[in-house]
Amino acid sequence: MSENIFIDEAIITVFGGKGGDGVVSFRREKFVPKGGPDGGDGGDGGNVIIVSSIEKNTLTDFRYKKKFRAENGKNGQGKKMHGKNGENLIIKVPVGTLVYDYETNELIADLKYPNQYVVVARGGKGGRGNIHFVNSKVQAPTIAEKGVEGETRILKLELKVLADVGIIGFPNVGKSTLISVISNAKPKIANYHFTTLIPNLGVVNMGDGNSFVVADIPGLVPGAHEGVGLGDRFLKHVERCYCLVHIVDISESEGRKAEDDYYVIREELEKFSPELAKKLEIIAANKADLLDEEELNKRILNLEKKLNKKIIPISAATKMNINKLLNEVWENIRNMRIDRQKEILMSLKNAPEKIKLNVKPVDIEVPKKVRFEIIKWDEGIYEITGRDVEILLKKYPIDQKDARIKILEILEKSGLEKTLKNLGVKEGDTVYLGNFAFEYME
Ligand SMILES: Nc1nc2c(ncn2[C@@H]2O[C@H](COP(=O)(O)OP(=O)(O)OP(=O)(O)O)[C@@H](O)[C@H]2O)c(=O)[nH]1
Ligand SMILES: [Mg+2]
Repeated sequence: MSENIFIDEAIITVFGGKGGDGVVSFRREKFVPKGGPDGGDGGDGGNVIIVSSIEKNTLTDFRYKKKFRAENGKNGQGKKMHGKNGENLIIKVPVGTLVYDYETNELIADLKYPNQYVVVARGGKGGRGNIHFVNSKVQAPTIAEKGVEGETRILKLELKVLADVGIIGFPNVGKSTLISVISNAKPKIANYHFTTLIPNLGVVNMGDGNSFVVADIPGLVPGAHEGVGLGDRFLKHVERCYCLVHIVDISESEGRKAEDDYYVIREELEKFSPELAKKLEIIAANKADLLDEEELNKRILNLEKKLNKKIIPISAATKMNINKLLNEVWENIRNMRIDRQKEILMSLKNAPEKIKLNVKPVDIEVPKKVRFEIIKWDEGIYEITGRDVEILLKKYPIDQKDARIKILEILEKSGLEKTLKNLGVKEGDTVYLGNFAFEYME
């Protein structure tokens, strides 16, 4: 298998589209000197959506492309024309991808089945055009809202490579040899510990179009759950497997007892992942070729008694009982797989194209009363600032006359005049608001 299969993490940034701006416009008709306002609303920004797809197997798509932007909403236009909404951006990821918020580490979605989807960044709301600002006092409003910025989020994608079967066991017991014999994997095999550093994956062909994926999980040693060896890092590759094949060295070629090895590995497994430890386990006693028949039978019976479990003697070297082992594995996963596929088929009915997203665009709520601060920069020069003020400036373009009036009205209601007076602002002083300078008048 290519090394790509192990790219199981990616960090990407997603941007919801910005809402289009509302527009200030007036009807132009022949012989009508001053038409009414007809500025339309901006469209909403598109959302970024992540969808699990059976077309994808890895996260390699994200190795180079790391920024994903949904389309912005178009600005409104005259003649009450609404700007077009931005298109959603759909990012396809493999089934089995976990989506985390990179900054908070919060799990946003666990995309277990095909066509599950999650909105990861909402678009911003389009601004309203000047037709919305007519009232009894203002017949020709020169004010329209700006579109709101979409959400930005940094995500961590994590793919658990989906193996159907995990091969576990002490180092050097023959895990890689077994996977090389039963599957298309071509792992390194050698007579020392930690030959395998990252999991090998292979496809086992059972004929009749039946196949399953095995993973050889290396590095499980005493203390693995505390970070000794590498094994705990790899167990996630088999967290969703149907069953485990646990290999022991029945020849005890390294002087350790098979039963001790068995318990050590079980303990690590249970400490790292109780969930995984609950899976069905098939025990295979490898290197049977190194013992004569009588000794082998004796040891197998003995081990079966001690563990109180059935054990299949095998030899990855001579292929003894390999088919027996495979049939046993296949028999067990077949039924579980049918159940899982039923679930998958159910979820396929919810193809995202057919689903209407029920997502509200991001909006900025303009407070009725705002909090502000006045900074005195110099004699006669002041600035109005604060978070609420920034929100106001984001919503209403200060270069539009009526927008300016609206902003000042809101500030006025919030006690601007009084605050300025208290600070000793005098007639003719300069007061900045955003990039606009006013001359102060009582
Ligand atoms: N005689 C005999 N030797 C075997 C058998 N299976 C594996 N071996 C040998 O045991 C040694 C270790 O085999 P590997 O398949 O590399 O073992 P592993 O469990 O993958 O080891 P690590 O990757 O280090 O965890 C190699 O020298 C193999 O040739 C077997 O059935 N019989
Ligand atoms: Mg190995």
